[in-house]
Amino acid sequence: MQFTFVTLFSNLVEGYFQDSILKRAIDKNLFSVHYLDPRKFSLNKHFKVDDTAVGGGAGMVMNPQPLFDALDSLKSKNKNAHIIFLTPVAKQFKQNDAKRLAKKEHVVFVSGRYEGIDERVIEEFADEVFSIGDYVLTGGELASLVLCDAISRNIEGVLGNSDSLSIESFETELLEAPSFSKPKLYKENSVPKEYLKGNHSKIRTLKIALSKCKTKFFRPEQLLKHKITKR
Ligand code: 6GU
Repeated sequence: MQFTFVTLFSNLVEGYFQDSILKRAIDKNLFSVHYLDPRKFSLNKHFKVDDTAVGGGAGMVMNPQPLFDALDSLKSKNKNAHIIFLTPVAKQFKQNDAKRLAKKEHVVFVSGRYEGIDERVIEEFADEVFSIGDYVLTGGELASLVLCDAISRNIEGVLGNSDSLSIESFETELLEAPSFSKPKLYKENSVPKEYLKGNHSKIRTLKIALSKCKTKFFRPEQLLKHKITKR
């Protein structure tokens, strides 16, 4: 599996893969990460990549030319590249998308900066467009990292313990039950007594009840969805 970040600011992205689980996965060749800077394709003598918006409006918009040439070059070398644009004007990325995209051969994330990307680039190249939530970021880089992290932990072998995937929040519509570490008693607060007794069937029943409580409190709409789909 291959990921390519098309960004003017690869520095913002690189650090995330330099430690912890994703670094280990790259070292094990479970996936690789590449960068493509549209500025390198700019035909402007100063390598300019943005301009004021045609028709008015605040801020600078990324020009079509550098991105067209960057993405044409990428597609000519990678026939199976699946190109995703990150923009707040899109549907929200979900766990289902993460699982589906983990099966692709090559996923490309195109991040805009400034006020956005010339719409003609999106029309020409986007296989999919995603937002990560209802707020505005200064650029798509963080959003592309969010997608890449969520996708890559669904690639076989990336997480040590494969069953840690199946009981997680959003895999069942319910939020995951609270977790506790040692010690069993900390600052006079004990972990739930049932967790201590080691009866796994009772622990499971309690965890499901706690999951439902948490979901009802934090995400009541998810609990309704769970009640409908569990039949
Ligand atoms: Cl993908 N990009 C930007 N700039 N802002 C966002 C976003 C993406 N998703 C939510 N807000």
